[in-house]
Amino acid sequence: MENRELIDMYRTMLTIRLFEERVSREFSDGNISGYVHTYIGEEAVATGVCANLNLTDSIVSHHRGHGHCIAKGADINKMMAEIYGKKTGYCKGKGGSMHIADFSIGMFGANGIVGAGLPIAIGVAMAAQLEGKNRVAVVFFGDGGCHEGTFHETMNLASVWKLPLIFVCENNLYAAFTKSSTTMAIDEIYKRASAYSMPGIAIDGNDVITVYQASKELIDRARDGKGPAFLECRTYRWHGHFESPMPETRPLEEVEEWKKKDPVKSAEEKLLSGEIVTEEQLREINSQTIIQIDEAVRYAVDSPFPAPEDSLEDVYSN
Ligand SMILES: Cc1ncc(C[n+]2csc(CCOP(=O)(O)OP(=O)(O)O)c2C)c(N)n1
Ligand SMILES: [Mg+2]
Repeated sequence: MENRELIDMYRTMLTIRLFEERVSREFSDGNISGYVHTYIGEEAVATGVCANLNLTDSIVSHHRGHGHCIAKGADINKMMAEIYGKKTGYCKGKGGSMHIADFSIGMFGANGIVGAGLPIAIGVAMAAQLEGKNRVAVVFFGDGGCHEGTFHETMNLASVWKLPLIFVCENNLYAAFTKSSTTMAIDEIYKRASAYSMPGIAIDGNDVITVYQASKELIDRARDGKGPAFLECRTYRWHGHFESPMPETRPLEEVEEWKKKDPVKSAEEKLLSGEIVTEEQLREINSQTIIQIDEAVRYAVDSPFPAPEDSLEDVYSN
């Protein structure tokens, strides 16, 4: 991997981290309403995977989708405006955090329904296959999403049709407030891939280089027409299931242990120890990122809310 790629991945992870820390603060200050699920702690997954994708490749996300949007190149001003419910947001302020999409960059949407991104990804991957231009699709979902019927149906169909689709399971050990090991009949999720005759591996989802390399292999394989694959990334979210004043329900020692495996910090350490960047350059990247996020908040705050009559637009029925 080139030094430039590692620096770019660090910048992406830092943008996700600082964007979401800011969203979290604005939420607790009462400036954002609705539901917000943060990805803090899991940044290496979206970043390492999307670093292997071209603009014409596609991704499908889930309810914890800010990281995927940023890693695929979404405009953070329009993201922040959407989270604020403003007219200049990605969905004109009518979707909020869980519905951010940008088809122009191949981002086929966050999704509030657990497991609902998977069938969308089948369609996206099928379109890529039919087009025959070696495009691939990636679908992100959680450990909880792996227990939905859509997961099994999609794994099966992708394998039967040899679709260029990579299944990326973000195993953060919990589905909402439930420890995943209490709802699974197997001990390791990636083993489910063998039931659908596709390769499946589990990796450290907090190490961006590991994620980059493992996903590269599977993405290259799919691009070559060799079909789907399953990547289980073991990771952890630092915040509660969603932003709220509720107390933490997971063991505090567990949360603290995972915070020591901070993906952003460890990328930073690699950049410094490999003499890829200096402390000064790191500070520069940090301050540039903070400025961009300040601008995104200002853009959101200064934008108007949709008018009541706007609720009659972009509505479909038959
Ligand atoms: C079909 C459906 N069932 C339940 C919910 C409520 N719900 C929202 S997120 C979530 C947990 C999902 O867990 P996981 O897939 O592991 O993702 P994580 O939140 O851990 O990132 C649940 C149960 C929902 N949105 N959709
Ligand atoms: Mg989970």
